[in-house]
Amino acid sequence: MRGLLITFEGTEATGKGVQVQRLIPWLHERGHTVCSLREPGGTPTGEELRHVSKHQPNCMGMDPVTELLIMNASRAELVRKIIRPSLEHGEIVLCDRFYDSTCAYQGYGRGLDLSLVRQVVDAAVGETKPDLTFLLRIPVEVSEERRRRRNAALPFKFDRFEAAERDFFLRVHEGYDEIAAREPERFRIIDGTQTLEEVQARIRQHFLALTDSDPRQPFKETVPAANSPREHVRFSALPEPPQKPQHVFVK
Ligand code: ATM
Repeated sequence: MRGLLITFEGTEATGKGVQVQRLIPWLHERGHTVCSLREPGGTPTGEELRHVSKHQPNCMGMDPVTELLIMNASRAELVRKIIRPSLEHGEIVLCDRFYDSTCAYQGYGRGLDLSLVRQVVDAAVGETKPDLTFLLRIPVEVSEERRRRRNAALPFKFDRFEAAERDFFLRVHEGYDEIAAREPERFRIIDGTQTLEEVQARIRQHFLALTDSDPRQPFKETVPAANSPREHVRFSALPEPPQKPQHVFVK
């Protein structure tokens, strides 16, 4: 029985990563096998591409089309090597960002033609589409304030996206609203200014509503596949490495 692909979207510092980490043990308790991923990244090739796209100071002037292709090169690898096999094993795949990030950041943010963005995304994902997408939504000022506090608490690490001007993040924010409005059946918009507990409660409610209404009904009685070859894949739980990403495959 095919699993479920659940993606988490939003601008910076919306708390996506924390929410994914809180959801995992709850899903385990309910008998699910969970595969937790992040984009860009999640495979050795993808982690290298993540480093190039985010943390290489000498890539500062990267062209938006190059950025679009890098994000989708990472995605093509993730979809084929991890996501599809995990779904075929009946797992719940949680992905911290997926192709809606490309539409929001490269399409609305960088201003690339949306039909070009969709063509490249289509090549990367084919028929592999999310079953459910959470958009954690916070005002741009809240995102800025959270990033300021987070960056003050961490050692400096170059981030090419953080260097973008405010208007870029405003366009991304508005882009997400438009993307979500076009697919209301897939998106669940959650107010990310609520407490972590409130956000998590909403996410769990929506998950239960989806699985209870799924005509395939595979999830109420799922027994975790103890010998699942994908159980070791745990990327989004890991902090950013200090320099180049080490590829973390927890065996
Ligand atoms: P985080 O994992 O910290 O969210 O960083 C990933 C960055 O990559 C994020 N940047 N900011 N700000 C969004 C960006 N990104 C894209 O621009 N396009 C994509 O398709 C994806 C997956 C991410």
